[in-house]
Amino acid sequence: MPVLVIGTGYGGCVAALRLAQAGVDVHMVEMGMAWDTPGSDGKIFAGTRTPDYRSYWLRTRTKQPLSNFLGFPIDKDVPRYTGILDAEDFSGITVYQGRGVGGGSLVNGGMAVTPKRENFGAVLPSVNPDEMYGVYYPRANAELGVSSIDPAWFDTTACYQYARVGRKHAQRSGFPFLYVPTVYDWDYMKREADGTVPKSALIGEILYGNNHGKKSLQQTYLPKIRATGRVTISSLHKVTTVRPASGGGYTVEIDQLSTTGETTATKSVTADRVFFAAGSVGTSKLLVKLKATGALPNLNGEVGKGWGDNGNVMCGRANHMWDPTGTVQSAIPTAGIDNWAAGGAFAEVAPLPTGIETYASFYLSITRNPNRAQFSWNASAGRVDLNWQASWKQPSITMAKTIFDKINSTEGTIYRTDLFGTYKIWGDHLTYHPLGGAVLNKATDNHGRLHGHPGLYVIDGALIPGNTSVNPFVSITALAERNIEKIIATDL
Ligand code: FAE
Repeated sequence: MPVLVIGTGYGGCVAALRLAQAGVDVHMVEMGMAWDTPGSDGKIFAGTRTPDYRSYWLRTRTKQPLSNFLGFPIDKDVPRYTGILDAEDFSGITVYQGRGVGGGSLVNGGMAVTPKRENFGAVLPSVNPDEMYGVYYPRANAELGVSSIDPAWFDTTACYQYARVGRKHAQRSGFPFLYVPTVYDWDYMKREADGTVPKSALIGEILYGNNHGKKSLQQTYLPKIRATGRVTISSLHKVTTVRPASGGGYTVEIDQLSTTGETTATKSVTADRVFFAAGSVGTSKLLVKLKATGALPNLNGEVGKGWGDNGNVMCGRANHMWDPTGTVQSAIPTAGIDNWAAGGAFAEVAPLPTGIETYASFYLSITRNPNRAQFSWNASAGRVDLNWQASWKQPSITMAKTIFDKINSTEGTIYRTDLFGTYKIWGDHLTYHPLGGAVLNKATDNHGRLHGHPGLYVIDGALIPGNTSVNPFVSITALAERNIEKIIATDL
């Protein structure tokens, strides 16, 4: 087979589509499910407020990012199943990732943000910004179906009352407030609000999949991939090993999984070229293991390094009774507070779609956290560890406080302490935005070719050194578009 792609997220879909369009046959291997068949309730995806067997990757209890409400733990038991959201625990951090054909696009918030050009040098220092802002960011935005909310509708709809409260508080403290583009179909959301279509964002769907409205990769790249007729996709198949084949190319070992996570078959295929698109964590774990165990001995010492959390940190604020945030909150955030230049923080005004009035404002901040962790092979345990430490979130908290301490003092309000535990202000135990581990121009050349083993490529978030200054998937897509164009032109 000419090309095998490991993973079906943004990087994997870009690689498969462009290779297939160039006439190359591709096999995509995805450990998660296809997410194309409704469950007994008639829906493909479970609701955010009603997690069930579909919601978590091989867990027997939910691990909700907001673990508590009004101080009470809200996690519950679920059957062990190859569900859509993986809450992967490392020593100092839980890394949330999407599992299934479409990768993170299945579970993410759909915020589709291009970094400000003045910040790009810190995001990808070895990449020419002219080509990114001239060609590849526009290409990625077009393919992903990115668009912005109609400001007049934002100003009047009940479902963004929470974001208007966020705007008022940001502006009264002198912070720039921006609309954030998304991949949600805004016309669909308007019809949800009118009550003429089945609701998705307006009943809080997001974390475990959107049954309507959101343009995930299932609605964008994947139909185009299928239309080429050159791509096969194997779901519930997990790559475990890649090593040079005797006759050239690479032998790839794959476990076929049951929906309870057992290996039901082990397969071995040979491919001329292999693209690692298993996500920052998935790609890093594979490469670190394969280097340490001797399967890919020539990978360089940069493999596993440069991992960051995009500075994610969450918090909530308690508003006054005259500032209700609304009982109906669109699950798709579409506004942010920009204090990046002055304070190192960009805060999304996020929903708390509980269905009841909470008088709370909730935020996910992306901060310029400088800490970078490394993956390493733990031979005795037979697994890859990450040396992130819980205390490394402190710079993120300090940066987020440049926004929220000021807003609290202007408004005379306080932080919520009941969302992440009992008397805990900061959601500093997790990230939604893993980045790095096989950094561009370090573990690979400047287009993602892995050093030491010709024909192996990295084409996902592992290439980006830990921070994008905004939500990452547009940058991951644009970089993949740039790299695959070069690879097709010169390597194939
Ligand atoms: P990813 O999309 O993670 O795809 C990797 C795929 O590889 C997955 O489907 C894996 O199941 C699969 N895989 C892994 N290991 C193997 C293996 N050994 N064999 C076979 N398959 C494997 O990678 N980003 C934004 O820009 N805006 C947002 O609003 C946003 N919200 C988010 C909310 C949540 C809850 C989460 C979890 C993430 C969010 N993100 C958001 C992050 C975004 O989804 C993420 O950066 C991208 O999905 C990463 O894209 P990759 O192509 O690197």
